Amino acid sequence: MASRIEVIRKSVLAKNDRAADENREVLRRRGACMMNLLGGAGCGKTSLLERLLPRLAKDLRVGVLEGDLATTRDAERIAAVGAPVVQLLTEGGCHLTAALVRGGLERLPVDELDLIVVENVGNCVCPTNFDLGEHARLSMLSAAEGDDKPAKYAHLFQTADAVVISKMDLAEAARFNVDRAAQDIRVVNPHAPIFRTSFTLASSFEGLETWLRGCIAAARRPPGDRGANRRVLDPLLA
Ligand SMILES: Nc1nc2c(ncn2[C@@H]2O[C@H](COP(=O)(O)OP(=O)(O)O)[C@@H](O)[C@H]2O)c(=O)[nH]1
Ligand SMILES: [Mg+2]
Repeated sequence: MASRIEVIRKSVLAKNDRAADENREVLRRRGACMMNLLGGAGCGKTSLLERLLPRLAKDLRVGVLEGDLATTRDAERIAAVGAPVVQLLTEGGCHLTAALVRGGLERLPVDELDLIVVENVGNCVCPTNFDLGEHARLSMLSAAEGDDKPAKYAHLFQTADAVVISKMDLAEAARFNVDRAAQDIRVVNPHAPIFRTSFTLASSFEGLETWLRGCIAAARRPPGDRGANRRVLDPLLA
């Protein structure tokens, strides 16, 4: 019985991987970069985009796919900052799939975009297993969630190209030890840059913006040369 379940799980993931490869090909042909934004419910994903998108919009065209179980509230927040956005509703599903993202890509003006950000369903576990065809994966944790979470939800951080620790303005009140969290992230992911942000401090988004711009540039380079942006200086450990 157990092996039959394993076979079904593998076949679901294999089907998703094929759809992710198709998404990669769509993005490659159009020269667009896609970033998968993951983190628990309420860690600050949409708030981060509300701060980052206006900065990027100075010279880049960015579209957003908003993943949620229900409601179009996040899509409305993103539309309010002027970015083209499509809401993807999973109707109870705890993660986005590559096929669902493909449907969203077809409704965005991908030919005109430099970057597509996919805000995944708020969940620290399920979305980590599903490749969407993205160029980069950004995993988030907020100071309010507790510094023990990188060890508990290791796969979220292990599979990240970069990590954001948000709500740093709440760190003291929440007794969040950022060094402890960073050390546990380093155990599973020695190289991903770790950015600390707070929506009360505009300059806290600068490092993340630079990293994201590097991802967009890397996505335009030929395949074998795309790892370069992973070697940006780690603002926590430099
Ligand atoms: N204090 C503080 N609150 C934040 C910050 N970022 C987001 N929030 C709040 O956290 C809550 C959830 O934010 P949201 O962006 O909707 O999270 P999402 O569910 O991950 O998209 C909202 O009440 C935000 O106002 C931050 O940097 N500092
Ligand atoms: Mg959100």
